[in-house]
Amino acid sequence: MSMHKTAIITGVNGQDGSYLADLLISKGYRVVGLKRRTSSINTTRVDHLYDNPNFKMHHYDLTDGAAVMHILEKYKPDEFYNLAAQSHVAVSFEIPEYTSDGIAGGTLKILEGIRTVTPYTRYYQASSSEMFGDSKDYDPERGYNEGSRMMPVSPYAVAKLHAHHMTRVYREAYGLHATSGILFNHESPRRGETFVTRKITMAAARIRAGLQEKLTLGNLDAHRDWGFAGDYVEAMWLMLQQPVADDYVVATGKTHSVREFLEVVFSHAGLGDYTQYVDFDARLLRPNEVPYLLGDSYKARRVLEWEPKVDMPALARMMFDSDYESLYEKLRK
Ligand code: NAP
Ligand code: G4F
Repeated sequence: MSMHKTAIITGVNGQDGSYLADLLISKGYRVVGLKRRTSSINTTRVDHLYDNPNFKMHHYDLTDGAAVMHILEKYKPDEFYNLAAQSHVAVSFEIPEYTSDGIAGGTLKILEGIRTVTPYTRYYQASSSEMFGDSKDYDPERGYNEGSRMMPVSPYAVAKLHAHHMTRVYREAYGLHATSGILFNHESPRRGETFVTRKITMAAARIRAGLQEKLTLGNLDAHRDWGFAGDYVEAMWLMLQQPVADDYVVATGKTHSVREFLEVVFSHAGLGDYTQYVDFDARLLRPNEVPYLLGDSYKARRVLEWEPKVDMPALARMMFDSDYESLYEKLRK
């Protein structure tokens, strides 16, 4: 019998999936990463694990219930991290049905699979601070916590709330070790290029290198509680090590506007006043917006003994430095 624990990660080639795979491999796990089939290769975030004997990849799609059953039967995982999603909030207004089928329907397929095939498997659901929407049910000093009212304002967030409650229902009704991490925005040099932080750091790097003049953005007044993805995957793992499953908010406890993020990046890049470079485009506004997010992760800090190590300014600098360095490397070749 293998001494290794086995973990399955859906969305392994995404930002969080790749950091989590690195973390679990470093802890001696056997990791089975699931990715959907795409016509172009998009595995750069996990390419460094390709030859690792403890890492395997399989094709899978959130909409494929039979595939989940086969994978559970084959690997009998100790832990299952469901990170796959159409994760872009603005895009969810354009393709609401697909977003919802994957997030809501896909989560239910996995929970049903675990209930019927491997009920001992510990399950992690990637819930989101976006579920709070604009409910304003928070202490202004501390922010949203696990008990705050959720009032989602996007198709993405409604689908995440469905999956969030379904995870709780399977925990309570069937005794599954099923946990939701309500994660606030987390970013990194591996962040998808269409999210606002990465869009800003990549553009600033190109402007600094003289390759681009302007950056086009939407709402600069939105506030987000931004943390570092590398810190947040540790919280995911800690949640599944607890004897009893529960839900946890994971956040830094500090919120900043998109404008403040721009200020840090452009000043660090040595470019000065960001307003010289930023154009507004109304097409980047959303039909509904979440104006303000601040998270209270007191419970995660107390129970999981987790804490974030990187604040927003350090994160912004880390992301710019990484983008500038890889651009410089490319230009040198
Ligand atoms: P990400 O970089 O967008 O990764 C999402 C992953 O899901 C990608 O590997 C993507 O594959 C895959 N995927 C998309 N649709 C799929 C489908 N139909 N079937 C199978 N796989 C599919 O997202 P992330 O930032 O790592 O976030 C991980 C999870 O946490 C997501 O569920 C997200 O909604 C949630 N979340 C994220 C944050 C955050 O701030 N990052 C905060 C709260 C919650 P492709 O590469 O082929 O698109
Ligand atoms: O970077 P964003 O697209 O992230 P958003 O919408 O907060 O969603 C992210 O965090 C959620 C957790 O709260 C996750 F569940 C979700 O999967 C995703 O990872 O946008 C942040 C803010 C928004 O208010 C948006 O309106 O930036 C504003 N923004 C302004 N201009 C822009 C842009 N966002 C994007 N993506 N692109 C822009 O040009």
